Amino acid sequence: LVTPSDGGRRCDLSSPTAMPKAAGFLWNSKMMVQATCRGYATAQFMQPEPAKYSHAPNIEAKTFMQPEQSYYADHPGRFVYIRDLDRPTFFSAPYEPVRQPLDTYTFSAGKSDLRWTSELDGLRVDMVLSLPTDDVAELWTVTVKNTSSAPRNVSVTPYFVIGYMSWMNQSADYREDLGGIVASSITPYQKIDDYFKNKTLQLKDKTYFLCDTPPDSYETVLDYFQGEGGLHAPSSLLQDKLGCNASRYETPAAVVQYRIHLDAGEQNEFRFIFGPAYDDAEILSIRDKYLGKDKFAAAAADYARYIGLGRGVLQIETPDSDLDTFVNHWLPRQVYYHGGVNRLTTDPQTRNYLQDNMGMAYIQPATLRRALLTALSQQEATGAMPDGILLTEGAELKYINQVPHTDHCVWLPIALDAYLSETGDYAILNEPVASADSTLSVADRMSRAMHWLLSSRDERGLSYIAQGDWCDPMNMVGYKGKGVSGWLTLATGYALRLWVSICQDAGLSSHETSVFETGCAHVNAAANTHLWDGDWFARGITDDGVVFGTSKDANGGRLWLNPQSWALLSGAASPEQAARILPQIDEQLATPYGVAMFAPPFQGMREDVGRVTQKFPGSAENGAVYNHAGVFYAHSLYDVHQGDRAYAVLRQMLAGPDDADYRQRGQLPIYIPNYYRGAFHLYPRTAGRSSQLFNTGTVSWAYRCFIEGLCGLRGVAAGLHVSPQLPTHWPGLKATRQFRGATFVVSVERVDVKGTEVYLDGQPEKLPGGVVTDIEAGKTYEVKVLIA
Ligand code: CEZ
Repeated sequence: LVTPSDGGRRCDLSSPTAMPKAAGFLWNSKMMVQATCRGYATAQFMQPEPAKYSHAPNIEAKTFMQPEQSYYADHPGRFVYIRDLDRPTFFSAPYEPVRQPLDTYTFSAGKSDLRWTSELDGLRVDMVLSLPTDDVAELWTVTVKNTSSAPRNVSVTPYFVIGYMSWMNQSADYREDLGGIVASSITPYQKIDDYFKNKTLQLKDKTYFLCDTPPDSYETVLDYFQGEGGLHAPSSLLQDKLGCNASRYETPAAVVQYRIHLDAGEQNEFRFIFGPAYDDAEILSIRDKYLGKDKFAAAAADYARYIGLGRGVLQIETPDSDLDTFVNHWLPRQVYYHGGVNRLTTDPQTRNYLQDNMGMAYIQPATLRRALLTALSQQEATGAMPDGILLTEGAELKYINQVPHTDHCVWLPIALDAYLSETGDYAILNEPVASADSTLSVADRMSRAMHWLLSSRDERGLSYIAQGDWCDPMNMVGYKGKGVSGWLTLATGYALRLWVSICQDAGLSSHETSVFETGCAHVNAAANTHLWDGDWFARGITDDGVVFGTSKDANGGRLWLNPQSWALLSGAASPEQAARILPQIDEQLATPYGVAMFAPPFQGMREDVGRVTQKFPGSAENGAVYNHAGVFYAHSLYDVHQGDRAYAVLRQMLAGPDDADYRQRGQLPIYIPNYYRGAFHLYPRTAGRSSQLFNTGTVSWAYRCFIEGLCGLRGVAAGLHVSPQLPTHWPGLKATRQFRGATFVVSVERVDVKGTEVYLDGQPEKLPGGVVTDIEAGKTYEVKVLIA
């Protein structure tokens, strides 16, 4: 069903029906497009707020990206109808909207293009989608081939969805002068101010569909195209030609038709560009810049170069070749997407911004450095961090960023620690950062943030939650001002622990560091006094003083993963406590698709916990296998040397490799989704289903886990610390790691030794402490590791 091709650089799916929502995604700095195996597509571009050029047929609500979106006949998509003019049947490529069973079919997701091949009765259609590096445009190549032994007369009819553009003004025309269909609209507004604002922004209110080859006929009115047949069998396809109508405040569509004769074995290639524009001049310039065979090839090569910049720092060869493919090719790509374009929002949540950029430590460390400085420049005078980081002039805090969360400072030392491990650039700590109220060094701002975390606790020493912590929808635990978060208390402990160790490594130890050290001990002690429930840590205490996430919560939210993981990280959990916690997680949270974020899921509103309890049981934060929580757990497991459990958790984030697992999850192994459905006991039929959302804080941590945990190749102040943690059933692995400009060729072998032995460049003596020091950029080091 699903197979890697081109050495793992592509992933092929052989059925359009087995995993209907399976999709791939492409992006550049201005846009992204997620396209499914059946031809539906969701595209978004920045102007500077997210906008669309291919819409649903009705007025759409503006929202952030949602999980498990469903598709329907009129959903935005890119399709090509193929009709043999001498036969009664027709089909559409890649599969929708006709849904005609095909003789052969492949959806192939590549790193820098998506390809579909659909063949029926000797007619084959290849569709290829690529993006330019710097413009908002989809570059499409459609090849129609006669694979039969007789000549064929065929109509080829691409239908690209434009949809409902605006209730104020929408229309479309075929433009001879521009060589394609151009739909025009006015972004609806009501306030006069918005008129002037939109005018300055030069909103791209036009959608164009440019044709390399002029069509024989066209249609721009959706209703005339589909007629009474509907999109499954558009009436106009049966006519000699399309109606050639202009749309006059009618839902626009981009439909063009070619009537071609193909001898046996002959093929015809068409190229199209689909995208948004401000005016005719911009459309013309896009046409000049990209439309044509050679120009497409040049754009594709440049885009492949751009994507290639995200190749990361690790290549592995393990007994699990599917995992290798993912770690070597796809995971760094997803990390690069997150850190490179910040999920295409202008006000990323502060926690997302810091974690997404954390992954850039392994891709483009300078980007992470800049992000740290940008985030700190928006720090408040109290030391608090805002709920979102504003990235463009005029950006505003939207959606969830208008709800007060108390965890944002926690992510600062975490991202900084990853940056310092990878680069050793301790100079950043002295970098001055100006904010609205003052100019302070990075180190001073970090300390301010840590003080803020310490001061935002109650008399017991537990951290206030306000209207949310890492868990966005946990909004009613503390909205009256008293409730506390168990997780945030422990996360505060971990943040302090990290910051203290950074200060020590940087030689910044002072009276202040000892305050943080003591603070960390207090935080951990408070968690133990008020939240330890006997076998695990509770999730929090409500405004009314009710401890939740304990053995008493049999009907919902009994055991939560996050407090346990972070208790391991903060040091709050002793080895004895860890030995009690881990089996409980195995027993209560494990599913075949990963570890649930908590169990059991809530089945009704708890007004002292909040809207998380209203989400559908097993979806999203209500007890899904929420991979972000899962990866914190994996990270904490490597921290306490639980390599087997950590590997199991990470492996389950990846769909496959058996067909049953692919079908159940419904997703290709080319990205980690934000969740797989939980509620394994309650709703086994839907458990494991992918959210299909590739935006997730999981990936930077996952990459970090593979590099620093599994392969144990972690940067420290002095150099590279080598200490792999292989699952016990693996006899070894090979890895190539780029680090501080040098290349490390590493082989790990399980033999009869005590502990871990590291040998450098064939030298007979063990490397002291397993740390490679005095690393020279440009050099290649051979590292041999023996493990027990
Ligand atoms: O959003 C994510 C956030 O982007 O949920 C995580 C949180 O840590 C991330 O910062 C856990 O809550 O209901 C909601 O508001 C949800 O919280 C979502 O917005 C959630 C989505 O699943 C989007 O990825």
